[in-house]
Amino acid sequence: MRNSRLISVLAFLMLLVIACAPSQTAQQTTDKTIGRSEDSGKVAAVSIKGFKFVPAEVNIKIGETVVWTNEDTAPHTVESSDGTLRSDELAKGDTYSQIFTKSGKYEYICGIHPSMKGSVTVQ
Ligand SMILES: [Cu+2]
Repeated sequence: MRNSRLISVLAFLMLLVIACAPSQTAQQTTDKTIGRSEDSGKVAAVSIKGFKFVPAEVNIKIGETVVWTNEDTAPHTVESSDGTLRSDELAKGDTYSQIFTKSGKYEYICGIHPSMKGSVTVQ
């Protein structure tokens, strides 16, 4: 008897947690607008395919990470002129990641194919 009551209380608590989850997301969105944004751990993915960075422009918040994955058979690199980004030569399937701790616009190219361009805007 006591056990089944405990279980129903637990089930109710779990439901509460599930019900609250969407509003937490909404809260974060609100924080972003206010400019309170130090929640790190988020990752934005950029594919390198067809000799292009996809997407070529990425917008992230301070503390977030960008991961580049080369999906081409040709090797590519990720390099910004200010030196923030400097990957090794990426073979097919290789990844390069960088966490951004300062706001700004980081423009980068592929060092092997300089016509390949992309940018990361950190706010
Ligand atoms: Cu390239």
